[in-house]
Amino acid sequence: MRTSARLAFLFSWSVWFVAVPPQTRGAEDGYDLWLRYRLVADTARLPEYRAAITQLVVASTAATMQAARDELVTGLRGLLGRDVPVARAVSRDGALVVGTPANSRVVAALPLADRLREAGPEGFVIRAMAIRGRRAIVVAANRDVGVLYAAFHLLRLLQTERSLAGLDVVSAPRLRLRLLDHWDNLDGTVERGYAGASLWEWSRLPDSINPRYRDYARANASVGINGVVLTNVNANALILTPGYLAKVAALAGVLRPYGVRVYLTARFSAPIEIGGLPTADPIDPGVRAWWAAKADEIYRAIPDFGGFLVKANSEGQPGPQDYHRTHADGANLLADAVAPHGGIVMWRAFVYSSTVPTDRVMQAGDEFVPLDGSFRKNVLLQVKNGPLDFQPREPFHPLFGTMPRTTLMMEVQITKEYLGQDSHLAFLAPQWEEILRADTYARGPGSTVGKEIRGIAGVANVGSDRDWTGSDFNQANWYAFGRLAWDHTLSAAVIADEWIRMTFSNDARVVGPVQGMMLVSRDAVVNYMTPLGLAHQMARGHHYGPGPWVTGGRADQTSVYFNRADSAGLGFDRTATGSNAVRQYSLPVRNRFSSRDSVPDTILLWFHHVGWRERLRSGRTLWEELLRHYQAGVDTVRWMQRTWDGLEGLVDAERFRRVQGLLRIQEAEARWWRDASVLYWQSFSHLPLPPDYEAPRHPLDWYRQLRCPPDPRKPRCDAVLGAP
Ligand code: GCW
Repeated sequence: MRTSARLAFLFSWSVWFVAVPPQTRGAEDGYDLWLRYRLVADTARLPEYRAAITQLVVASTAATMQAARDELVTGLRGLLGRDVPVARAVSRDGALVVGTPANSRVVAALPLADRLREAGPEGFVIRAMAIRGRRAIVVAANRDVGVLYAAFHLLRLLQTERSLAGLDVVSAPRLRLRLLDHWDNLDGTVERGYAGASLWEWSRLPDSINPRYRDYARANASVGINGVVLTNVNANALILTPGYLAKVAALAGVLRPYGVRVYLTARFSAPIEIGGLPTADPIDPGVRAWWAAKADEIYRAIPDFGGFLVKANSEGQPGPQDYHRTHADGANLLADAVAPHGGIVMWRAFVYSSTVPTDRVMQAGDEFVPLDGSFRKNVLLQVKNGPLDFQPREPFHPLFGTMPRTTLMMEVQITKEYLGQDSHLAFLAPQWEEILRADTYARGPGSTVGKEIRGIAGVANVGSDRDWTGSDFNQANWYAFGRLAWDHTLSAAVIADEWIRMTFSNDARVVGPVQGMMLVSRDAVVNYMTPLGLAHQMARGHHYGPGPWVTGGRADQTSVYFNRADSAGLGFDRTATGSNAVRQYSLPVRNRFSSRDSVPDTILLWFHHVGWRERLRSGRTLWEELLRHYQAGVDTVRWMQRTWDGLEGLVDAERFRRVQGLLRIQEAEARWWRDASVLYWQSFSHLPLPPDYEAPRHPLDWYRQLRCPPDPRKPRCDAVLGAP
């Protein structure tokens, strides 16, 4: 570049910077998620990227290739600050060649066979190579969807300001099924949703297609999510009627180019409710014929329909046991109906009966282990990460180690039903990492949960809110879920680092502190809500604030059932002297959890009833340890507040203030949790609080009468609690 041209160039950019500071470039309302594509801020990287990518060579116009091309065009325009022309052939240095051997002659001619084999059906290859003497970057895959994933990967490299020199990436998903489960009802409400209404506008479909559907698909594809269950597991049979299937087909049409397949929940009693049959008995020939015909009808409307997700004989849902049949009979009925079309059935293991007097956390194990080996090949048993219900911390579900002849998938909750919902900052990747890495010993040492499963489903936290997830930081959980579903060996730290760079900034003064906040946040919640292995101490029904005193109604939905507080101590004895839930784990896990000497403190009270004055490994008594943990939870939130306050001016003012406000709520509510819990335990332990302990502001009865409404737009509980 001649000097004058260079000056003109610099001038034009500096004017742009001065005229449009980051804060004013559109509202920071969170809509763009991590796909922000703002101009690369690093002044060394930007010219490197501009030289490395000067043209985009795409041969195919198939829908998924078009999606990849559109994303690259938009992304590169934003990141490089200029348009990258699309070409049909490599004509200069800096070509970005995008395609599969089938749709691109350039790609087919390259020596990529080994790498493509490694990439498999959904994976991809990204390589810096020379093509006819010109420098190029090749983005290749075996199928179009792999190219799309690669496009997002390449954009992520730019968004996170990585070097493109010597690029040689081969990436393939470790799990075949990577699904979001929406608990969305047909009336537009979302069960356990804290981000507005359902995204699906059933009354407007199929004629009106909200542009958000496409952005939703982009977000999913960007992290490799390849399926969505559109409807709540507490299912409505109407979704299987022709009118609704036409709407589902319209949605499937938007999601398809992004590699996202549609699945539906099947209500087991649908043959009665919408089929007019007298029974839904799984061995009744009429019922079997009805489901087979229904599957045919669905596949006519949606040829790549994924299959069914079923909650049966659980929390009042109908199921095969209504006819004295087993869960396998029920699952196989539906599996046979979709099998001719290549569909699958995800049968949930979340069952517990109101009449069975055994420990609730054992019921799924007792129910399903005897059925091991009796499910059809296209059935996956969908098991929650822990044996209870998405608590801030649970041990891994024993079914992961004890059903060797059944295909398993794991269900986690991205929506934070039990972790502060829309308002508390809790980054969940550390929780999922902990479970995915837990060793089940199912096939000897190293049989981690991640290796034992074939798929993963996350209960979505997405809704109609402008920011999709109800808060800026909740977006990170959607992102992290997808990344771990793709590769469960990724660390929470790496995922947080990526997300921060893509969402907030690559500035080290931002990345480090925010990553620190995210990585401690889930443990902070555990500490102020349910430390040392306590579980299900949330208020009844809405599960928002503390309610360790909750009793009455179904015993196994109450807090006192789970905490077992008495004058002697605290915790649920699940060893041989108690419910013996430990027997459901393989050896040596069983022994590890049974013994007070080896059970991790983090799940101590899950498995043991411990005396208030008994000493833990730390040398402190249970009482002292409890107090420390509750206080640590509050202190961590305060540290998060200070850390965030230090970022003023480094992140845009809008998001800075929003996060600051939510952290204020979290601090008040962490104190609420601590004080309510400690006072309640004290009514059993009768032990004093140390003189230097931050004393609760109110007596126990005051906390007991607080009500935090279930409405997601709840008048904040902190209004009741008062300012700090
Ligand atoms: O977590 C509990 C929720 C219910 C949910 C159920 C389930 C969809 O409180 O709202 O119902 O689990 O997973 O089936």
